[in-house]
Amino acid sequence: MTSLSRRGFIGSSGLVLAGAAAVSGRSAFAAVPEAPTMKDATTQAPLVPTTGPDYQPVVTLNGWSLPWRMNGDWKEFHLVAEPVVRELAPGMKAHLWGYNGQSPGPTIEAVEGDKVRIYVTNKLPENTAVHWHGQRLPNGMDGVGGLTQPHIPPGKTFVYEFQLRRSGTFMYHPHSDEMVQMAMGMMGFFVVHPKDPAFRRVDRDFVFLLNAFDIEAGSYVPKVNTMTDFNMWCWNSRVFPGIDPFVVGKDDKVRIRFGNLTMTNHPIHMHGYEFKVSGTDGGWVDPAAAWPEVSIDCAVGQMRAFDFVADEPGDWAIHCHKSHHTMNAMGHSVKTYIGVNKKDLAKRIAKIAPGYMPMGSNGMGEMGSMEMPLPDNTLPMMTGFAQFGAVEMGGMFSVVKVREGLAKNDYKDPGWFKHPEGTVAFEYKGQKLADAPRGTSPDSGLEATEWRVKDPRKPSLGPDGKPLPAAKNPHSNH
Ligand SMILES: [Cu+2]
Repeated sequence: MTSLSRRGFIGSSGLVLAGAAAVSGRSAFAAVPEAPTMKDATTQAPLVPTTGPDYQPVVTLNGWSLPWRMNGDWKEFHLVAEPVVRELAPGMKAHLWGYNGQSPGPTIEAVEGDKVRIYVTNKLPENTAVHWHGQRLPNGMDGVGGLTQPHIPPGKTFVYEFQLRRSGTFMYHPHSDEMVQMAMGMMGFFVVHPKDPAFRRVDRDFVFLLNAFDIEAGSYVPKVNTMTDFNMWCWNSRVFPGIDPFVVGKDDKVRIRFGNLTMTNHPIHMHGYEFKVSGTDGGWVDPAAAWPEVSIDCAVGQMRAFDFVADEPGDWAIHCHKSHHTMNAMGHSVKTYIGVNKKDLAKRIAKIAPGYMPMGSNGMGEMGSMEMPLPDNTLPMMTGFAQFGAVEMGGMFSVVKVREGLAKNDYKDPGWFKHPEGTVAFEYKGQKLADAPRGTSPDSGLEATEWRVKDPRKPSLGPDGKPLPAAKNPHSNH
């Protein structure tokens, strides 16, 4: 694990800490466990357990898992709510709020039956509280500020203690000034592994949260009052091409888990495979009750896990199927010019807007490979390159890279897929085909006056200037 820095009192590495011998005694209880922090936005190696029951640790996309310490039979974690700087993709940074150096915060991993003690220190300028979404716990540990506990004031540390009663896919997020704190990026994943190491075990297990920001070009702080019109559609506060690939060995059993903390639903679609929902934040889906899908719609506040066997090698796209969610910020205000004769139009517009550049008369794909001048700190609507050219995507898009012969814990980007000879779509080089028929533009010879809308409430005037008799109302006979 790289870039793991310490601010607590124990000087050893987080990975060693995760398996550290139990700390016991009243004085140890009085000391708050250290809070490791992460600066790097790349996907970190999974945190393999060295004590307790065995499990397959998850890989947090562009993130990491939080080391813990044992204190008697309690597993102790320390979250610090604080301002963070997060790179959304190369070329754009956002000033967010998060936990332990990042948005989203680190993934918490533990085992069914574990007793967890989670310290939460508030280094924000306002109150916070942490809700453990989906967990069975005493009501007073549910983290709803004002309802189940006092809010955590700035500078204070609160302690949550509960036993993990069921395994599965959960998350944590604030329940104080919730709209602002989630719009600022505060959230994290919480995975509870089954006590039985063999129960529905997979070889690779990926987790990420869907989140969204509205950040104007040239600014760094999200607009927290935005209701629906977000411009940065993220997985773990990253957008394509900043989202790391899901690296998978051929024939691995794979699980992908995600939760939605945006303000709209997202149909997550993966190419090349069919799969089944194996779990939600409500629990495991009985295999007999699961049906096949190639897209899973995830509503606001829900979580989904799906499983598949990676038996088809390749670079398989995975993305939200709302096409505006696979776009970044800059360019949504460009008008639709498909089918418009730009030559003539450009001349006319240049008269009133010198320097005008017409775009998109053949669609907008050309924008994906264009070097456009951009304002500071934003990202083009569509971008990213792969082995065959511009990918013309942004936002919630990544690639599942299935490769033969990967070592068990090898998550390094293997580069682009080497397609077997004769398996790539190719150009037809035979007889030339006729052009597609085109409609005629309204500007082809008609006078502008002919396009004026006629007000149906006013009587038409006859040649003598007098109103013509009103047309018979077809409904008046009824
Ligand atoms: Cu979406």
